[in-house]
Amino acid sequence: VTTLDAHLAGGRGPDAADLADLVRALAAAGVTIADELARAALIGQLGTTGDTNVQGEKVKKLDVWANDVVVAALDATGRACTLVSEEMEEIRHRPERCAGGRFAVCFDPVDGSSNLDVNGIVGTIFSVLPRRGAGADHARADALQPGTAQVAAGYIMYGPSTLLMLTTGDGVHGFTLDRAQGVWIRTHTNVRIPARGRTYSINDGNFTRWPDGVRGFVEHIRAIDVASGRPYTARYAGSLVMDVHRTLLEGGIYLYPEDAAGSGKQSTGKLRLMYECSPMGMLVESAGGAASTGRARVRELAPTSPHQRVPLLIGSLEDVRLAEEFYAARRA
Ligand code: AHM
Ligand code: MG
Repeated sequence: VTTLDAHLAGGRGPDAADLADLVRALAAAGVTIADELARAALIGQLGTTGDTNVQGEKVKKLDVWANDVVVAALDATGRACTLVSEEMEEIRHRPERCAGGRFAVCFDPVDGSSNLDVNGIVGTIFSVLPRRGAGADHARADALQPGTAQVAAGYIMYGPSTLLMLTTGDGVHGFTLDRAQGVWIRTHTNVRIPARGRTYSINDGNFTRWPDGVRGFVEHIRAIDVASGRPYTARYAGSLVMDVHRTLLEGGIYLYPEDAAGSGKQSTGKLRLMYECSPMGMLVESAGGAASTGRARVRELAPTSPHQRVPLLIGSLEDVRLAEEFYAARRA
């Protein structure tokens, strides 16, 4: 039996111990969040706060509460001096924590929060970047790095069990929370995503707004061709952690494309680069898969703002490459 602590103790490199502190803090926040989710209906923690955030979305009580939990856990380590969160409009830079704080952490405390009020699966997503900043614009230099700079990425999935999936650049490993003992046990070692899957995951309600490449690709994988394993089957939870987790283990593709020009409001896609697409990209690539905008590798994008949205096509290598061919109109 290998615990998360033992796994982290095997980390190499000069920053391994500090990084382990951060991961332990995020895992501890995950235990607290899992407990709260389990009793949210009993203690009045479902529903909205009554506020609307800058992005025009109704703020859920658990979003705000969980953000405070993650921030407090990271602050207590003294290792993260720059924080970016879906729930915080501004980059949060704490100069007094920079002495021992070698990292910037980007996170979404409760992703998939439309599932909260229906007892659906949600998750916490995180991305760890090395600290870069110096000079006047140091907070932005820390926060806005391409996904290739990440030193760790992961998510905590609050499902029938609570599961932490993690990469520190050395494969993807999963740890299931043993609630009775209060420890995380490694249950998934060196996860590899199948080169091709049989499942696609996309919000079909956006059909009229999909770009042509996505329409063509989805039509292709829905068409019957027994020899090439088509049609694919459809699965969509509306919770990125759930949908990516299934894709990671079983293969296939998840898509959240941009709206076609002139057809809608999400011309850059919906999902956020820094704390949704980039960490999921590191995880899936580390398992042998791919993460693309349709036209470029997600992890190579140079971010311009902390809440930037980008299109996301993620999953099995062959499925993502095929979707890119449709995007480039090399296939129709
Ligand atoms: P959120 O951060 O506001 O929860 O939005 C992100 C979520 C993802 O978990 C999920 O994949 C996607 O939004 C679902 O969006 P939609 O409801 O438009 O299909
Ligand atoms: Mg989110």
